[in-house]
Amino acid sequence: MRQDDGAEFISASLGRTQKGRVSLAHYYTEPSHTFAEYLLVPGYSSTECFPANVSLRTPLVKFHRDEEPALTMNIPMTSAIMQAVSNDTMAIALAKQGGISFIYGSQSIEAEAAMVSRVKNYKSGFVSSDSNISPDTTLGGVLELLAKTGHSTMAVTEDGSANGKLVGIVTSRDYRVSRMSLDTKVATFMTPFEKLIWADADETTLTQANDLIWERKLNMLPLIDKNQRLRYMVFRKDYTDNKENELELTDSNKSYIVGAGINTRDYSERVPALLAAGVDVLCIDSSEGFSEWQRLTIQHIREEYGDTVKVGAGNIVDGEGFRFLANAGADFIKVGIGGGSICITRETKGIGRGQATALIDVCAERDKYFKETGIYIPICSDGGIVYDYHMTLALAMGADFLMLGRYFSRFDESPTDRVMVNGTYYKEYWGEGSNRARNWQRYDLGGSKKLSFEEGVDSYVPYAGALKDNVETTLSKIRSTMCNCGALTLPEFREKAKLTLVSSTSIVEGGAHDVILRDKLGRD
Ligand code: RVP
Repeated sequence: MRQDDGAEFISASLGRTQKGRVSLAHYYTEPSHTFAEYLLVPGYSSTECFPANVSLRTPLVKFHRDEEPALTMNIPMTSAIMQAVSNDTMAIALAKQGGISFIYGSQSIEAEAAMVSRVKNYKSGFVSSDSNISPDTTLGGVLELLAKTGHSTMAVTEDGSANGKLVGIVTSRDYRVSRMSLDTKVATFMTPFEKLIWADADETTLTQANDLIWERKLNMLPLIDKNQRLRYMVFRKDYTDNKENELELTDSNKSYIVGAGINTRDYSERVPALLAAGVDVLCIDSSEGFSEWQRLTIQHIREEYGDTVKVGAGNIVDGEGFRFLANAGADFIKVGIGGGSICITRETKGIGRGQATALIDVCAERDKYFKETGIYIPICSDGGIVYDYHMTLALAMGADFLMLGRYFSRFDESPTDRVMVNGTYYKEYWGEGSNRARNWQRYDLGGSKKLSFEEGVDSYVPYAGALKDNVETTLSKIRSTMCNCGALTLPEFREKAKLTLVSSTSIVEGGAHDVILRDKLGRD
């Protein structure tokens, strides 16, 4: 919070206020810290404290102390409102694990609403084809697509589109790269439609599809409509996945919960389109949220829809910013300026605050507000998570949930291309403030409709495989640390957590040190 000592100063050489006193800038007395500068000190754990007993359930939107929140998540993770992170594929994968994606808003209203609609209409286990080829595609083209998506089963449609007339299937068993020319056309080596086992898209349930897969020993079953157009594919490998997602986050119609980003400019058109597509929660996406534009956006939503439409706001980095957005009516508030991995706002504009300090400050204000009003406003810590343990620290510091960009961008489900450099796979990841994204609305202060300078970079991140595997590992680390602190729920964790700042020398002590790692000596 603000420290007022030293804020007033008398000096003839500085500009005077009306009262003859000179006002100087406000100085926070504490330096601002990042997550990497903190550690948790374990507390007593009882025999009940084991990971399987831990619940990571958390509120997404504000609620009164006597009521239940209208929306909760089963895990405290959301994916960032970014072109390189949150599309419909990501949203479905994350909701299956119990979290929520916010579909990026830096695209046309129609395109964003279409993504939301695909999530809401998705039937678990029925996959829309994302690797599409036509009979004229060459073997070279097949290999290129395989490298890009990692998916070896490709539907061959007449026009090469996801929902075109199905004419065959190609899998890695249909070709031998060493014996065939890369110019060979798919038509000559695909398994043609006449030899495929398929099912009717309108009349087949997931159970029936899975039964057929098992009976006929298939790896994939295509589902087509009356005109032989491809609608979905059901994969054998998804069978276990479809049965195992205990934490998946669905609405009363069994559709996955999904969020979407909006901006402070075109909300009067964008919001109704997203609502018509079935969106569950909105978030104003802005690099700096302590602004009249955010208040006006929330005011418009309240006037049009009352409290039924849930909208988060941000980003802010201190208690004052929190109060402003709380009073404006935000359903949740996002914390973080300049800490994102692709973000250069601090270098470019000199604004921001260390993510840990910002979060601690805002969470203290959230708790104060709760005591005063009985209204609890969830806090989202957005950006700057590097290691899994940073998530645990953020939750201990009071975040109700996290927003992650880089983390999710590394997975199969992110919308970007996977590329190979020197034998290693990477995924593309770029900031919303980069020239590539051109998301001027996120940075707009009411001026010209363009990005005047970049606040983000265009980059690569190491490819990390499937979202499910990574999220499961991350969550098991969080649950384990919570047990070390004697906590089985997130509110209990916050209450019991003991945090310590670490010196730079003790950070060195925290990694492997004073040993020579085996691989450095070239031994296994
Ligand atoms: P990270 O998870 O560290 O990659 O950070 C992601 C966050 O960074 C986003 O949720 C957003 O708040 C912020 N961001 C997105 N684009 C940019 C930029 O171009 N500066 N910053």
